[in-house]
Amino acid sequence: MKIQEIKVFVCSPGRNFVTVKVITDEGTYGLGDATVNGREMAVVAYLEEHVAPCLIGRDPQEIEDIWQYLYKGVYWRKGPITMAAIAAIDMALWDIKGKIANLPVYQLLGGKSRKGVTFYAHANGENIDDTLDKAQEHIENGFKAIRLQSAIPGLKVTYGVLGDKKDYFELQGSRPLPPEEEWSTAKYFNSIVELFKKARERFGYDVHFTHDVHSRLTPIEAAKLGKLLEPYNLLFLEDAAIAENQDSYKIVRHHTTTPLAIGETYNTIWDCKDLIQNQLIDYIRVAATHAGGITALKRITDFASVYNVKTAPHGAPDLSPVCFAAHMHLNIWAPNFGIQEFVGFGNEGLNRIFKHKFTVENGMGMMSEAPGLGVEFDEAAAAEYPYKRSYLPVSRLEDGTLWNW
Ligand code: CS2
Ligand code: MG
Repeated sequence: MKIQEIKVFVCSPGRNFVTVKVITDEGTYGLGDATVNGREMAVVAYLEEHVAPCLIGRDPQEIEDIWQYLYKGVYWRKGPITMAAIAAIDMALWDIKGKIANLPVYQLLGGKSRKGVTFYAHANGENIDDTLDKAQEHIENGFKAIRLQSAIPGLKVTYGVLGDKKDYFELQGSRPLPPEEEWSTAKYFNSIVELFKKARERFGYDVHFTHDVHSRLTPIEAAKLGKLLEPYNLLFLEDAAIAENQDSYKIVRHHTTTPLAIGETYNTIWDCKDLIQNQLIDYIRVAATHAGGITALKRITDFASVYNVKTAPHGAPDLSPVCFAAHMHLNIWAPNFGIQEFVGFGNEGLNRIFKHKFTVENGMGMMSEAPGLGVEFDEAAAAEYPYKRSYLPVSRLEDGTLWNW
């Protein structure tokens, strides 16, 4: 069996998605997600110009060697663009292997470790009561875990809360250029503890809550937040501080027992090696698309299990259903799976383009027995939603200083 053709598609049903299709000479094909939000065309160029030509004629069954070839074989290792390209090829090859074996990918990984995949849903509100009303809806729909985010009083735009805008395209207007958001750590501290206090008063302690700080705090501020939130028993605090300097998480860890989660922007095992090995975190949030695919995530998952770190893969709407499928197969297998972020199965356009067979039952994702990843991609429908340039916002302090996003 040989790889005959590699096609790269960019479509935009509300968000841009880069999808890779690896086609074999025997007619089987596999799908991969290579979406890097705001950098889509850079991955397309890397895939088309530098990756695809090297793989034509190769045996698609040699997943490991192809992974090593694309990672070790190049002089410029790592980085989000390279790793997303590797990830998409890797997912497509696992998809092909599953289809050849007529088995879902999770069976190739070692089979099921659980009956379903526990999700956490998002409750993003304009104020605390609005956030809690949204949380209530999720609880009524059977979710056992919810991420709570609320607009910060006194700030014009808060991360994760779109206000009257329906999506990020609308937030950017017709220019499009990066929208700007304001940040004030002092204002954030004035309202954040109240959110969890009221949440526990209203819902008790049976439901799990998480919160995403989106890297806005310094390590010592993150430590303080973790400490203040201890009485409210969070499942985890996400991206409490940036950990480019992985050592800095020692400061957070040594001051609080609130569990810590990080990793959605990480691209390799090296980005989280020290955090995991020094047991500075509790959940690793790497995404298959951004950290080298199923092959790489399996390796990170096994490494994490040695140090009691669980997986909680990134599940934002800018990861395509193909990446979500890759996560589902890893999640149902991983002995140290923690929880999967879940924002719903998208809008009508997305569902026309990507067809999957997952169902949600009581806040859990249930797998189908479809071979491979179990996702179909409708090329004609994708062509109806062409690429639109788009940026994530930037964050500034109230005096204009550029801040972490
Ligand atoms: C967020 C993301 O889901 C999350 O945890 O941090 O929404 C993130 O902002 C986007 O994926 C950025 O591309
Ligand atoms: Mg996040």
